[in-house]
Amino acid sequence: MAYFNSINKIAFEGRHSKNPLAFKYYDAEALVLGKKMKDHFRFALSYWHTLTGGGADMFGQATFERPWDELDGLALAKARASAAFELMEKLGIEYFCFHDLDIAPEGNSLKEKFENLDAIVAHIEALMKQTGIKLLWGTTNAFSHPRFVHGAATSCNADVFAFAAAQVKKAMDITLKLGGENYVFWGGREGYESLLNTDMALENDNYARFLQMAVDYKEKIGFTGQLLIEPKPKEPTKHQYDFDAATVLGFLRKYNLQDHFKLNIEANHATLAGHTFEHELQVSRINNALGSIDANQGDDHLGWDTDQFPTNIYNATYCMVEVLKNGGIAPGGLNFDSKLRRGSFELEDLFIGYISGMDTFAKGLLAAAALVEDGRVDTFIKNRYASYQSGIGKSILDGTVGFDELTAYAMDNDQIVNKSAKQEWLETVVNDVIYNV
Ligand code: XUL
Ligand code: CO
Repeated sequence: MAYFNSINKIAFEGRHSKNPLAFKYYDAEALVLGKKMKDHFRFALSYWHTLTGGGADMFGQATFERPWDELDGLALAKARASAAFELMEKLGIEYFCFHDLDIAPEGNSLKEKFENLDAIVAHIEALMKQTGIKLLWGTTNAFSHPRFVHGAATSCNADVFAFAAAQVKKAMDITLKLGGENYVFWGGREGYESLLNTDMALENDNYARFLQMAVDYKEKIGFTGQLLIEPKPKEPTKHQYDFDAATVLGFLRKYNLQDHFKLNIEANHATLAGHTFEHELQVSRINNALGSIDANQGDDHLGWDTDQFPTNIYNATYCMVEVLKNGGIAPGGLNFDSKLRRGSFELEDLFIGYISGMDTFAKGLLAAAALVEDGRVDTFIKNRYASYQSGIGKSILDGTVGFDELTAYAMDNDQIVNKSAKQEWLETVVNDVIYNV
């Protein structure tokens, strides 16, 4: 069954094209720094926003025109899978990501849930074979159903912990079966509302116990993909335990899990944490923990996770600088954890949303490559720290001096001369590069 009959495969038409259903910057096979554009990104479609989201908000029902929504049960799940693969093929997106709940109906028992999953996974596997499209990551929805009202791994109710474990086990099995390259943990309701009813120490320990079980299970089944944690500071709970990259790294180190997890950094989550996207990416990168990326953007005037398709070229540029400096993002990728606005309800808006995101990142990649090649920013940063390349700075780095030696040095060198940080000039360099690619 085809759903997007009036739309052909999206072509690259170049920057002067006015065709809304064409790429202006994203040229999949074009080489940038010796590597195909598509391989820099490893773009992925998010199943939840794209196939199951209907545009409902707390004031109004779903608005999206989705012909497959006339069906229900497994027939609906299969139709959504067909629509997903048609969309990916036409957009030239080679990966997808899903939660267990996105692909199959919940059923009335855990057993039924698993049976539904098995039925639909066989269908998805066939579509993957047919199209060559791959699974970037799988994950579990352990936050929507009312049983997760108090969390999953951090619930006060041990039965919920067990249920969530069963769900993750199944989702990891499916991810392995479908050749998934990563498995993501986003702490859906792993957090709290009030300390008046919360044992934070036990919840933290239990979360770590849960993650250790996932590590053990991964080894048991021979899943060689990457495990990822996706930080987010708030929403749905007021205090999410995985607040930001630095918090998650500290948590992993406390529980000796740091060798088993990398991070999946989402742009809008960085915004909610009061950070820039590039801050979160760089914290991850310099700690050897940049695993994958959820691409989207928030709204400067709203304090929640609006998950918009990314259109901000500066953010995409800084993101791609981090990816380049990371030596690429594989085995992770760039998953569009992005959804259409409620008013963009026509079927073709799905294409337009993805095209805008892919073009934004293509432009960002070109600018990032030009910025690195231009060298003015990197050279400036290097020179800014030149005092550590010789003399007393080198001794500090070599670890050959302590407070006594430094005090003796400072006594003779107490007339400090600093240099300007030149932020405004550096910002014009970035503008210069972006305007010229
Ligand atoms: C929620 C979010 C999730 C994760 C996967 O804000 O980003 O969709 O990416 O569970
Ligand atoms: Co996300």
